[in-house]
Amino acid sequence: MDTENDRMSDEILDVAVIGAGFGGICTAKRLLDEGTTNFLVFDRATEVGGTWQANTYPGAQCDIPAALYSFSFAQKPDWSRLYPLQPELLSYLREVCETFGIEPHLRLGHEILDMRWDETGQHWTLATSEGTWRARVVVGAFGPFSEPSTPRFEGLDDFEGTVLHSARWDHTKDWSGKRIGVIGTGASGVQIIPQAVRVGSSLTVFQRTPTWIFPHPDQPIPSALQNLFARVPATQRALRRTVDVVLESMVYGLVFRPAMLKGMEAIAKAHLRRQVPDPELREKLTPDYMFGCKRPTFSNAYFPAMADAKTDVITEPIRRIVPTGVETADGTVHELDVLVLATGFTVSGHPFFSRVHDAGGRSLAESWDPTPLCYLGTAAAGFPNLFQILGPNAATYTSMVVVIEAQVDYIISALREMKANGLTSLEVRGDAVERFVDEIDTKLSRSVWNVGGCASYYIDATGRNIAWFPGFFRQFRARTRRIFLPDFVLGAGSDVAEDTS
Ligand code: N01
Repeated sequence: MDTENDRMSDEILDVAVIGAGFGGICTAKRLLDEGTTNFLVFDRATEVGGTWQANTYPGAQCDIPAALYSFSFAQKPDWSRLYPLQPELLSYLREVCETFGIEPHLRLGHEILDMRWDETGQHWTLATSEGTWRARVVVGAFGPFSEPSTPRFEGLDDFEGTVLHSARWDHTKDWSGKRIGVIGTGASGVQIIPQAVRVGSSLTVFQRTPTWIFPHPDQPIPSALQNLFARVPATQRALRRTVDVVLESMVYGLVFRPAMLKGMEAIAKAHLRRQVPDPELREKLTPDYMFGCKRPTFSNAYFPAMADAKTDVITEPIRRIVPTGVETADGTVHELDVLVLATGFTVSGHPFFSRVHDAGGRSLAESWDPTPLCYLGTAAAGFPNLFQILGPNAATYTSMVVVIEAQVDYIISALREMKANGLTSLEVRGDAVERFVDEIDTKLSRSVWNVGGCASYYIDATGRNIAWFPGFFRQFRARTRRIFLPDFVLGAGSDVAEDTS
């Protein structure tokens, strides 16, 4: 039978976008603005939303204010809270797809299995779970937090109860009235733990490293303010701008001025003192690394949950999982019915990197072994016409959505140059990547992330910080406003190589 996929495989897409979260949706909207319609957005999930369709664990909430954690082109005046919960963010993203006509371009339930650059044809061939496509340009918007990490605990498969990963929550499994264990106290664990203590008969938290936690400023947004935003959109834009400037200036100062971090630590410690009367428990919950080294978070409910009479906080290392629970190094077996893994994501070894191959068959993972050398969090040498969103070292101290918009503008500028100059490919030069990486590595070497005395997913096995761009967002923005062609090898058909210096 002649399926859509067979027909499509004869054509070459202008752009294939991988991922239907914030990054993919933003790319689709901007492509449509440009009049580009020959593109598809693939996602292995069966609905849009990326992070916000995958992370549905009880209590999932954004910890960046909605005014900033939403698209500049789709400001929503009626956010119910300053910091929206997951269902509201997911329905926002669905609405954006509907409003901007993105839905016909979506190919959900299509997992990218393999991707190869065809040098002769100057296109990518994408093998998906539902058929094969070709595309001139690929935008990888699969997100740094899309591959859940499950530590290889001995005996995990033999556990007789229910195992739930924070990023793959199974809502058909009931956890109420059960003896719940939670492994992990990062941003996900901090949100799950108050929910677990509310519904469980008991809660055992396995904490390897405590997290610095601030009071949460979340509030419902009063309807009067929602009405004002709806009637005078400039007020919402002003709020967005203010939040951005305050957030960024504050964080930037902290990251590079460790003395200021003591002030933040004092605020977090006061919050802990107010909420946890027991000094022994307080001691367990106090980090021994600098504030900011790992990702801090906000919560008003976490410390009370940890201090609840139903909760045991275990700092003894986990030895193995046994059929009835978790055995710690001291030989104690903590009996459980439900084991929650709030153990985060595979960031530096994301499996997608193994599925992308250059013209010679070398994978991006091999090319980036032992460390990802990425230009502006977007491009990799040897991989033409492939642009990543939120690739290595793209994070700045603002909302990820703001960074995504900057990177999408950059990609759009690259597409315009290709069109205007008849280019079939753009490939970042190895020396441009090296210059960029040297510059950021030097700056990052004195940041709290590198010298703050903690282990985190920001730092890879070689000791490089692979998460952050060491500058203000406005500096990142200035560099991504428009593609700088001299940093690229221009593909066949180019008549501009001499004009761009
Ligand atoms: O994952 P994490 P996450 N034995 O990697 C522990 C975003 N996010 O899902 O710190 C025992 O931060 C690990 O311990 P340690 C946000 O960007 C945002 O919580 O490595 N414990 C840690 O406690 C965030 O940074 C929001 O010692 C083990 C935890 O598991 C990113 O997603 C909400 C272990 C993992 O923490 C990831 O956050 C949620 C082991 N073998 C997430 N392995 C909001 O916007 C791991 N751990 C609110």
